[in-house]
Amino acid sequence: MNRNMSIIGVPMDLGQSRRGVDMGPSAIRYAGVVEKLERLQFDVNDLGDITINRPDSKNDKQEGNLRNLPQVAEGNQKLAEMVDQEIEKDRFPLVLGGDHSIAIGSLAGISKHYENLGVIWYDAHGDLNSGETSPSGNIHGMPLAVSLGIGHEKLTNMLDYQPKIKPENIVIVGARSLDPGEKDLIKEKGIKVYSMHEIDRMGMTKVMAETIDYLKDRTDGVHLSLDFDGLDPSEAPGVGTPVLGGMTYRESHLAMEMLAESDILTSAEFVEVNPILDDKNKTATVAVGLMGSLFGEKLK
Ligand code: HAR
Ligand code: MN
Ligand code: MN
Ligand code: MN
Repeated sequence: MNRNMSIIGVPMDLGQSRRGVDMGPSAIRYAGVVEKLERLQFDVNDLGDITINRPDSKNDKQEGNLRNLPQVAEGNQKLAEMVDQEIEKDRFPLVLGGDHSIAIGSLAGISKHYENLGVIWYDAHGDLNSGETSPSGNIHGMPLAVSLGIGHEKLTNMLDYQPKIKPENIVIVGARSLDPGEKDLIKEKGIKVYSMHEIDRMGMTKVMAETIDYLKDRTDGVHLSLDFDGLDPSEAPGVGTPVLGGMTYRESHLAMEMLAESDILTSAEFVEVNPILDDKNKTATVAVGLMGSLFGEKLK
């Protein structure tokens, strides 16, 4: 793995409706991410947080079913450019959210550099909605569809190319809350999904072994997009859209350790940590624990 790492904080909360997730990057830093990575012998450059401009409530008219579209697009554009620059400098981008809409910018900046970028979407949700199918109008439920080229042009065409990823290069892990339009898209595009059902039946070991095997052969880089609501809310309570019956802390550690062993990862993002909804920074602490495993920490 690339030992030169750049951390980019994205205090974005405009892709959903609850304040507090904009403080996610601070909470994860407070939990010791930089210290952890330095102990693991990474050269860490923490670039701080991107500035996210908030909507002007007087002129705030909503475009289609896309809440805060101009601001979400603007923030993601900045992120995309920054991520692109860091990869250009041969550094591993580690993006800290913020809500999951920031995957739009991450993937725009990353995928420029790959012919076949693989994506592991570790999440309770599919994030495969568009303005037409979304029940909420929240853009954090749309980034995977956007990256496939489905959705508003302002989002899909970021950095002037699309699509960012191919459906066959995606693996969703942990899904347990999919909207009807998302289920249709999964079928139509043949997207690989390990839902909680498969995790229960096969166990995380087999799920991750198959995921890694599948992506290793067909991709030239792999991005991990980890949404903390993928974990069970009992262990990661600080999220805006918790869904019961999620992956445990131990299962998630195992998944991260197997990814570390496989050495296929070329970028990562950790999103949806909301310290206001959390229990004594538990979720950010879980985040730093999982990053330890992902970046090579060993128990013995
Ligand atoms: N699918 C629902 C929607 O589109 C809920 C999305 C929930 N949020 C996330 N994304 N955190 O993973 O509104
Ligand atoms: Mn470039
Ligand atoms: Mn998500
Ligand atoms: Mn989610």
